[in-house]
Amino acid sequence: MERTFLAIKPDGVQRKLVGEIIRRFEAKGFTLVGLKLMSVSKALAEEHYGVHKERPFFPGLVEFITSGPVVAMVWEGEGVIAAARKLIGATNPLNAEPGTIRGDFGANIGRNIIHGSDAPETAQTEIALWFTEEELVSWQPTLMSWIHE
Ligand code: D4T
Repeated sequence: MERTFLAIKPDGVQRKLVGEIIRRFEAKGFTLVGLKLMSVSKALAEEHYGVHKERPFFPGLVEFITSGPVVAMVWEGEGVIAAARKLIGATNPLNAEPGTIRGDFGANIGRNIIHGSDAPETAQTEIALWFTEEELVSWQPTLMSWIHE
């Protein structure tokens, strides 16, 4: 079973979209295995967005991610990494399809509501960066036979 890391950014939390976003992943059939509301340190933000450290938007991005609470999550399911990116939508909400989280709720690339791991390697790295093993719960939803054949 695949796992991915998702984080509702400070704009998503401030705009009271936490319930709506979790509902979408639950309704799709994915399983929540890790969840915490947290203040993000500058060090964690800089490490998480390390690939962007030379980009002009990096300082603003780190400032934004550390500006308020973030909801960090790990979701599990077959194909969840790519499927979550589809549910989230394009990086720039103005280009994101209606029906996606960013397409429905976002209007600016610097306020794009949610992060999702973009590949199996990044998912593994990000889960280990944001969660300890003890914070993750392996469980089998009883309705699984109605979601998977
Ligand atoms: P994240 O990582 O937040 O899920 O976004 P994406 O995976 O969809 O997009 P990304 O890594 O290219 O960008 C990371 C983060 O930086 C912000 N950003 C990006 C920005 O503020 N200005 C920009 O020009 C770009 C490209 C938005 C997401």
